[in-house]
Amino acid sequence: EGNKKESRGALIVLEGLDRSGKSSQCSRLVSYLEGEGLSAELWRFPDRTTNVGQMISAYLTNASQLDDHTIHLLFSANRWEKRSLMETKLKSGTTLIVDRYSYSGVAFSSAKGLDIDWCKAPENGLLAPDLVAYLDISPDKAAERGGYGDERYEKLEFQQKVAEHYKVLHDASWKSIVHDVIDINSGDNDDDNLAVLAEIAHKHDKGKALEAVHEDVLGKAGVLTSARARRKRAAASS
Ligand code: NYM
Ligand code: MG
Repeated sequence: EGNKKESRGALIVLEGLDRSGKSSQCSRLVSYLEGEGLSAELWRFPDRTTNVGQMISAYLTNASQLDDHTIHLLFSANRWEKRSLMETKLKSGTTLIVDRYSYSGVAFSSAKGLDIDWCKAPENGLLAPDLVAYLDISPDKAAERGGYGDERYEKLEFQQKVAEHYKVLHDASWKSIVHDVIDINSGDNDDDNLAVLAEIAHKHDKGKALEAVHEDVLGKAGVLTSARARRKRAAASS
């Protein structure tokens, strides 16, 4: 082996309710990283372009009905079918900014009443994110932002349940590794959030081995803070 160190990309996931602002934060982050001369791609789940993705899309648009377990497994299968391409990209040095991943899978399905451990199981073996950022917006606030579309799940009452289940994941698994949460309600501006995301994106590549998601994987990734919350904490501890 030479001393040439392979530099891999970072796997960064943004999570949150519908209308929490994930998609725009994701594209801002990708543009920023590209502007820095880094290789970065925007990915999203569900990826509706595949055969599985089309089944998911039909379900979400109410063009088809599926048993809750069945659609849960399709969402997971949709991540599995992309796993090897994700791995290839990461190994070749491309950072992936991913709009929803396993946490959406578990939060949305368990919010319907499915057993949370059953929901987590099919995620085992997917690639573990280096970072999961949860965009913390209240369901009411999210609903006010231009309103929801016609898709299944885009109802205030259900989003409230989803928020509770994200919180269960957060408390049960994320806690030990949590730095903080991006709170886009608190008046933190988007530029602060972008700056923190960008910093993390820079930090989380460079030779670190890719890990597989396993049983407690949903606790492996960090949730990051807004720049403002971090500054506040730093000030408090000094
Ligand atoms: N969703 C998304 C799930 O229920 N499980 C999953 O695993 C994933 C990735 O699909 N309301 C839900 C969350 C959304 C919906 O996603 C469509 P988007 O980001 O709105 O296209
Ligand atoms: Mg949506």
